[in-house]
Amino acid sequence: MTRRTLRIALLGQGFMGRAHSNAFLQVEHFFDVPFDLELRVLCGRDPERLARMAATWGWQETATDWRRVVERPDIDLVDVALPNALHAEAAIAAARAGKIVLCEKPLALNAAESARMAEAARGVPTMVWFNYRRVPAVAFAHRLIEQGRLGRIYHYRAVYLQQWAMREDLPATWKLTRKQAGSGVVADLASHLIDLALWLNGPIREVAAMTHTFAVGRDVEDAGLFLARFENGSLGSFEATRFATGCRNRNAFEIHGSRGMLAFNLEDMNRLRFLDASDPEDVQGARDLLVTGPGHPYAEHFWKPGHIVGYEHTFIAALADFLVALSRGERFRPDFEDGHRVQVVLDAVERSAASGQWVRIPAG
Ligand code: SOE
Repeated sequence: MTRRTLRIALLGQGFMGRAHSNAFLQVEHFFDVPFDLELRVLCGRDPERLARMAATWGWQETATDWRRVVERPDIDLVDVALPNALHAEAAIAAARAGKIVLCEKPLALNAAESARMAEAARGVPTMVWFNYRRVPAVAFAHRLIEQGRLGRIYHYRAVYLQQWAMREDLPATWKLTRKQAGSGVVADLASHLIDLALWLNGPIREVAAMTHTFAVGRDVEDAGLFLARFENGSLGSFEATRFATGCRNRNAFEIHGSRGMLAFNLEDMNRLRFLDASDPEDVQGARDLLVTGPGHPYAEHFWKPGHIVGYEHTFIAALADFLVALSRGERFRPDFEDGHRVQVVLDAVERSAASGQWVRIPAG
């Protein structure tokens, strides 16, 4: 049977551009991918760096005008890894040109924008790169929850802690500029926490938030904390900060239910701690599971049991799941609708922080 070729245009030459390039290159090494992928065009603003990056990651061509690229008839899939402020315009243009559209998180600057994006992309397959859903240990946590191993959920606690913005003299790159990023740590890191929470624990009903900027004169918030009530009756607490001395990329959650407890920390990403409350009390304690197989999510695709995976595998697995869903004509999650639901919660967090009031989340 002849396989369809997907000709890819990647918009973006930063950190995520590299992570996505690696996924496009590696996915067929680990998964039985139903398409041939052609890395056709890499698009960005800096021609010199672009040429080097294209040579490193195997892109056939480079371009500096994304508007032309998304219209090109020899492109099937457009991947948007530009600063947040450009997501909507680029993704909507690509969707209107009939392309398959992938987009970095957060999907947009705000929920009004993400609603327009989801609407424009209704007729085309989409994906948002919330890659942490595809950490094998996180996918396994999802499986255990679905199996009822935690019972009724009481508490959902999540933190995303970084420290890179503590230097006050940092240049105002796009992530530190409200107009370009939408918000600071809330858009960048709380978006990951919310996506995981919605996936693992269901819809959020209301939030009460506070945000704070430690760096004098900085345009975006450095820290954002909020409480949440979930539709399932559980209580959530969330903390995202770029001022967490000692933490470079700690994305962690703990979930307590009537039948058990789960704890995950990206800094030790191959492990999931699981306590089964039905164990006899005298031997009850969290099991430190090494989620690398046998029988764990993605285990048969990566290395042998006990041989750990890394950050890059989360992008590879997300892309693989997307391509399989695409070949079967099935809906992939998280798609633009899911990205929009995250954005609705982000908006509520911002409104609550500004007003000092609880804010209800409109039902999706
Ligand atoms: C920010 O430092 C960042 O690169 C985020 O933008 C990513 O989404 C996160 O996964 C790692 O940290």
